[in-house]
Amino acid sequence: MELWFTEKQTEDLGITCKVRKTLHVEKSKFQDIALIDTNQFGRMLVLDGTIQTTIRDEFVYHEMISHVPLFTHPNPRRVAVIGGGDGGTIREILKHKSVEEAFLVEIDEKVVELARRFLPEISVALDDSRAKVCIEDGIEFVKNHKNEFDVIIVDSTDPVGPAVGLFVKEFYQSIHDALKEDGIFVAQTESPFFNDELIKSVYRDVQSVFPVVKVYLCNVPTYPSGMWCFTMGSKKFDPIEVPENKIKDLDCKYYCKDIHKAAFALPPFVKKLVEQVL
Ligand code: AG3
Repeated sequence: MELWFTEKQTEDLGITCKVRKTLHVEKSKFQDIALIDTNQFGRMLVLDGTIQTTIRDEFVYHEMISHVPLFTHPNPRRVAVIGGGDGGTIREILKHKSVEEAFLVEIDEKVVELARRFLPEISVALDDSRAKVCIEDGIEFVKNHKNEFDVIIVDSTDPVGPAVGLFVKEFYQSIHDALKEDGIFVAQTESPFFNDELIKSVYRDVQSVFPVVKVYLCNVPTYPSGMWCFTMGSKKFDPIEVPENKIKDLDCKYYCKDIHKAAFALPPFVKKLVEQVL
């Protein structure tokens, strides 16, 4: 018998993968969690029916959410990830030798536990002595830290359910205050094809808090439309001005110095989203 998994990406569109094996399904305090092994993408983590990461394409998102801000900052030492319980972002952050501490602030301990069990390639670095795993609400964590971090990365789920509060101005203000005077923040901000209103409102809110705001793109086959964006807010450093020789080879599969630059080149329909809010 063939078994197929579908994520309903919009009311009218889905992505469907043939299932090799259902590894684990449970309902945590916060969400429905599933680990599925698929022929096309390997093992995947699914939260509330939405694909978060897969063995085959996770490198794109995790490299891009991490290395763009970490190479924009000249000396990132203290970094925090809000969400990202699978550990992929922490793994990329710890490739930077300057990083002394990387905090993973995940609200759902089950996600961390299951990633350790079923996605060891992604969660590997959670046992590094520089990784600090905090099972805590990211909104509270950020409120309780002032002037402490060089980089904060928001590696959240879609803006529904538990993640809604991670896409609002008050949160960006607390992030601003938790960062040092030259700190940088990046959030995953969904698909320009399907989430244009969200991208506009995040851009407007981040712009009201940070002097430098930039949007950049990457391609993730398992995310809605495949075109994915990130929004960066920075107190001082401009990601476009990073000298090429500062970008070291970290043996990445997607990120490199040409991509660092190219990711900020926006097709007119995306540029329009952020220009109109200026
Ligand atoms: N967080 C962003 C996933 C968004 C995917 N949305 C969807 N499939 N509808 C990824 C977490 C990886 N660390």
